[in-house]
Amino acid sequence: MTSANLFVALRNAFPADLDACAVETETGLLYSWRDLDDATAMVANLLESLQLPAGARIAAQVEKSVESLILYLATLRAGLVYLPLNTAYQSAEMAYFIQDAEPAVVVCSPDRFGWISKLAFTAGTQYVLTLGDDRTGSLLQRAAQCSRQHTPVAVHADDLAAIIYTSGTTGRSKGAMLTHGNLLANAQVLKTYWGWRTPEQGGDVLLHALPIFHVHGLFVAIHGALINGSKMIWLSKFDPQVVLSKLPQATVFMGVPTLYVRLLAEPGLTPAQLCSMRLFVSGSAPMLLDTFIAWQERTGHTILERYGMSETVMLTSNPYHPHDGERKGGTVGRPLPGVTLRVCGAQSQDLATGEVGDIQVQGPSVFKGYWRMPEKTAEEFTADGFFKTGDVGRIDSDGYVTIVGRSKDLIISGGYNVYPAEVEGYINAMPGVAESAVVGVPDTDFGEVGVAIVVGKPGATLAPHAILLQLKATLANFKVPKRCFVVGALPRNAMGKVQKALLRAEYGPR
Ligand code: MLC
Ligand code: AMP
Repeated sequence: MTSANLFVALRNAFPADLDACAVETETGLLYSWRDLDDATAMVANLLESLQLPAGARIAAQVEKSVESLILYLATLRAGLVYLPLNTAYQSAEMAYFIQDAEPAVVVCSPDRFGWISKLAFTAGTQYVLTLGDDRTGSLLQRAAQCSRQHTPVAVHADDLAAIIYTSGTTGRSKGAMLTHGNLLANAQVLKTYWGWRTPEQGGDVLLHALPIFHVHGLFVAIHGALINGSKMIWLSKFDPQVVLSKLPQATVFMGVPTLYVRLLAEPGLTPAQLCSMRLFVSGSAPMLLDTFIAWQERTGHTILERYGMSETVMLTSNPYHPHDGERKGGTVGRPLPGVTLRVCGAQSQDLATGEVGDIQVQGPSVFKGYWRMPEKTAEEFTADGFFKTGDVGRIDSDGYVTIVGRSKDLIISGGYNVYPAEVEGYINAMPGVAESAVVGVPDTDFGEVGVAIVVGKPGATLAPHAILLQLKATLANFKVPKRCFVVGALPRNAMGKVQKALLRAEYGPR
């Protein structure tokens, strides 16, 4: 039974030479595979010493560091459930997640301990520990007293490994429950499909520049490297110049489209700089064909675009191996082995090749459901067990999927999801506001950004910059609309529904 623990699969892939470098940071710190093994054992022993019940959640709102990676792996190792939280989340957002998930342990940055511990203890959390990005904090202090010997906890494939919160169309975030089996199945498929080279085959080096609060950086990137015994060059944040300086030592890079747009703006991006690279992966948001072509022309590399979600991990991918087909820009490739993807019409009927409809999926990485939301879970699955992604697309005659839009009211900005309903809720609660609409409009850097259109109550005087300032004080910064307009009325159709398409046309870039 132990083998169902994702950590065991990752640990089994460590190279024979445990003293080889597993992770190198931008500041030159080196962690061997033995360091990862020992440190995850110590943190897992600490977590076990707390005698938490099975299925206890370990919530972490910490800066990216190798120690935060260790915390994630140790949570898996201890058979507990990891709950990563974006460091951009502010107190109202954190209060919601903590009340909803009821974590037994919250790990936060030392500078947030005051307000987070208050929230957490009020919500019934038993332990609040700290972890700084410079190896400080009570988590490591306490783990230092623990043994380096630890047997990974036996779990079933169906046991939870992580909960990833995704915002909801009604404004209430939903926790997607992912199991050890979901994550392991996806990691194994991608290892083969993307041609990862084991150390015996010459090895790969992943340049890791994404945040590790979400599926792309946490699962796709980290699992990809670890299940292959590949070294990671670990950047605390994305900085195009640092990425360029490290690319000559790397073979694989993963990014959201904004990262590629920003790298293309660097004069130092040349084919010579990428001489050791074999694979550039893009996903989490649509990549413009212009970016895909510009990258090809400038670097000689064809970006591999793939598609996934928090609820499903990776679903489709353009081919890596030429014998599997070409990488078609503007498409997200074909369903990965084991994934069944269909495009359905309004009556749930399967549509013919080329027809546009709702994308539904089934496969081993599709999640178990939303945390404590059985009705929502039931709503999002069809009677025959397919998950309704909320994405709209078509499949071409070669089986490649193109995402053409979303049926969910969602903005994807720089790879982060922003649900207009949530932002509108905050604006509507401001004094003097009658109603508001938040829409996504094209943006050269972030792909899409939010714009708020606000209607005041009779007699109220509203200042757009004051609305944005209030939002900044309350919400994660990436959710704050980039522009705000105060208008007399919102356009509505005959049914009384706000016509967001008209707003997008009017307030988008001219
Ligand atoms: C930062 N800002 C954003 C933003 N990121 N605004 C909108 N959208 C974003 N994504 C805000 C900042 O707070 C700042 O506001 C202003 O915009 C400019 O910030 P910046 O300095 O340019 O931002 P930076 O710190 O460089 O971050 C940009 C970024 C980051 C692109 C590097 O957003 C990022 O790492 N994105 C990746 C997200 C990701 O990993 N997604 C995967 C989800 S998983 P101000 O007011 O302070 O000036 C998923 C499933 C799948 O979707 O398929 O993978
Ligand atoms: P999240 O909820 O953060 O996991 O975001 C998942 C959503 O990101 C999907 O439902 C898609 O709308 C979008 N997405 C992910 N990858 C791609 C891609 N390659 N192209 C277009 N949209 C994507």
